[in-house]
Amino acid sequence: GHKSFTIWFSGLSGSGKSTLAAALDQWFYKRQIRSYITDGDNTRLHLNRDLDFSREGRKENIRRVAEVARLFNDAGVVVISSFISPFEEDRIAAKSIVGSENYIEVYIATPLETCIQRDAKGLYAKAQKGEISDFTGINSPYEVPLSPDIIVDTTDKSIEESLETITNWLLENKLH
Ligand code: GGZ
Repeated sequence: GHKSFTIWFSGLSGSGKSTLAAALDQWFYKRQIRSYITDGDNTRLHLNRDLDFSREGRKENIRRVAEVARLFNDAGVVVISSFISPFEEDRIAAKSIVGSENYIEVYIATPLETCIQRDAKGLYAKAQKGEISDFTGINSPYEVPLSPDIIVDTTDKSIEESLETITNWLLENKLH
């Protein structure tokens, strides 16, 4: 058996968080482990609709989604939390809310140049033209995680390869 836990992805926009979160969700499903993804798409539109991308907005965003992760874990569901979460201070707060023994930090370390080259949503181009303020990596900082459990750079890797880095860690450390 296993205890529920939260897999906390941190990384730039376009680093591959959502893609890997979806792949990991499928992986859990195949193993009959209940999991749920929380990300900007399903929280910033509703629960956190009052929050912006200022320093304070992001801090409160991360605090609330960490509380949500704690509730899901209490209910027996593995949480895959996929937020840029650019500030070390906020990630430390999230770890303390979720409980350090239940918190697994995955740094999606895909460099900014790769994310800008991908620019799947055209957001970097807009930010570079000054059309988006406080955009992470352009005019808002991303603090590299100081003590992640897992590091994945998706630049020259397949989804399967990146996923395996995470699942191998889980099989060795959490799911035995
Ligand atoms: C960063 C922004 C911004 C700004 C809108 N800065 O790639 P996306 O589009 O789909 O995902 C990004 C998402 C980031 O929200 P988070 O809740 O993960 O951020 S944080 O953890 O820092 O609170 C991006 C979009 O929202 N987006 N404006 N200014 N990302």
